[in-house]
Amino acid sequence: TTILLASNNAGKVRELAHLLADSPLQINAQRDYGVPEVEETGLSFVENAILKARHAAQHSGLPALADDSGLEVDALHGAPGIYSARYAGVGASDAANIEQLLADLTAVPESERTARFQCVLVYLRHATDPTPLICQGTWEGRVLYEPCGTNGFGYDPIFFVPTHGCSAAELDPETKNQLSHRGQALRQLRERLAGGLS
Ligand code: ITT
Repeated sequence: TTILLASNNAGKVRELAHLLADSPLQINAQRDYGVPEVEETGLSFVENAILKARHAAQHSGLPALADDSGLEVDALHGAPGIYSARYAGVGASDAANIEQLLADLTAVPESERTARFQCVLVYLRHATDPTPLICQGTWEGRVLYEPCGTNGFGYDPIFFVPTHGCSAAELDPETKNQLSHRGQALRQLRERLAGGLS
């Protein structure tokens, strides 16, 4: 099956492509289909992932997979959450978002810097699919005081992974995929698709 990956985030696309490399799904990038940006007006990861998948399926005529994800920080009552990509403003760079988050947490002690990545994947067989496949993953950690490591993307350099004693950006890509919110959600999706739901 050829599907469209409904994301313009190079980091996500790289991880999802790697997680699907040995699957029968052939993934195409939405930029090759001229899919315009869709406004993420939802109030939840699930709503935004559905919006993106539906939009991509509509424009391409292909089944579509969308990822909506973000970092929830307990000391900020769950922010940036669904606004993670634009925490420092629309179009902000990863570096600017990190800087903003570190500034907001300067006075917060280590024990109160708990956070988690959330990922919701939505797979639509076609634009009006009434039963979308929805899979979710969560990855627990803590926000560091300064960036560490150069792998990954987004908030990885300031996300401390307690089980491995380093930041997510210090993990090699395979290890990150084994542990991450996205890896968990995608493995779930693969099982459900293999179970005949496609
Ligand atoms: P698309 O909508 O085109 O997929 P986006 O970057 O706008 O790209 P989101 O709205 O889902 O996607 O925002 C997710 C943000 O959460 C992303 O930009 C990162 O800053 C952060 N994020 C998600 N997963 C992450 C990960 O594995 N590591 C680090 N940061 C992550």
